[in-house]
Amino acid sequence: MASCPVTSRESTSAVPSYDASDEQVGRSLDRVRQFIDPRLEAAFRLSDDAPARLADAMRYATLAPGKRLRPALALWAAQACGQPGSDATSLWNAAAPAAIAVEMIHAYSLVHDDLPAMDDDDLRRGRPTCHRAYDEATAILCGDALQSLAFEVLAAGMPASAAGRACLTLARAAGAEALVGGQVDDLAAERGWMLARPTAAAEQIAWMDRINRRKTGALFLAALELGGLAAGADAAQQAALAGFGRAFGIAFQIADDVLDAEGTESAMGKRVGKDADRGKITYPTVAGIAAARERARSLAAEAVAAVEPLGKPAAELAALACWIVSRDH
Ligand code: GRG
Repeated sequence: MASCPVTSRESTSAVPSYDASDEQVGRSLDRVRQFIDPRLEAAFRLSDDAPARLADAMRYATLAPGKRLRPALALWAAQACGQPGSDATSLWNAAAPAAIAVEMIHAYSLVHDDLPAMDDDDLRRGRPTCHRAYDEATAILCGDALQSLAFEVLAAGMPASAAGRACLTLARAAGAEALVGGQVDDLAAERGWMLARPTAAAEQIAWMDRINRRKTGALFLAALELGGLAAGADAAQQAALAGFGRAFGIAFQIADDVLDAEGTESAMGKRVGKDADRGKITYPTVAGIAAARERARSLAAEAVAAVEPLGKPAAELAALACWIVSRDH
């Protein structure tokens, strides 16, 4: 069994053994997809008042073959925080509305990010981007409707006692202080909106970390917190998930930037090499590929350590943290 490649230290982990190989993590993510995709489909059964073109675009963008990392985090967080006697199936069912809602927010952000006014991309998840397959107006409205539907699914699907907190968590993660704010700051550097672009390497790294924590990390963190909430996690369990999520988010983005620099379009299912073309500040462009890989691995090890107190039910989370920094797609 391949163990986590991020650390060479002798494991004293309470997450006894986990396999972070492509095959094993691939199988685990397949199980998530098989569970969540039919539920996502069902969430798109809208009445005739939702125009067919809009509903089609929403399905097209969301059900496209993505990795479903955010649903996986929600379901695996719930699984890692189950109360004694609770079985995995009921924990996944409890966390399903959270898993669906975060994937809808993610899909909306990708649709809007691909628009000509933002990244101007033609390829996403191996297919034409939403505005290429439909048109720009439909893609904008598709993103808007996905965002509303995410909150509807969460409010209707979580138990009444947890729905308010769940919507607050997701709203904060998707809003001006997180996803959207991170996106604005990311654009600021290349669009000349900044009063002073950071120049020293340490300042540039702090600037990137702050963007990545909001643009990428906040939604991962929300997925984990919502999964924990669905399972009735206590404060210590939520703290373990948050520690995992903070490190995971930055590790994921650095690994994604390395793949942008080194990956291939066919493996990634999207355009690569964009960051260098635009003179963008990323960890690899500031610190170099080797240092970027090293930082990603050390953050993944930090994520694994954070969920050690949750024991064996957190094995999938630990394996995913290791896998995201060694993947090629
Ligand atoms: C437009 C509000 C708004 C935000 C956009 C998500 C985002 C912010 C931009 C997309 C481009 C990008 C580099 C985002 C960072 C997060 C990221 C790498 C998203 C891709 O996530 P994966 O790899 O995608 O989980 P799949 O397709 O597998 O779900």
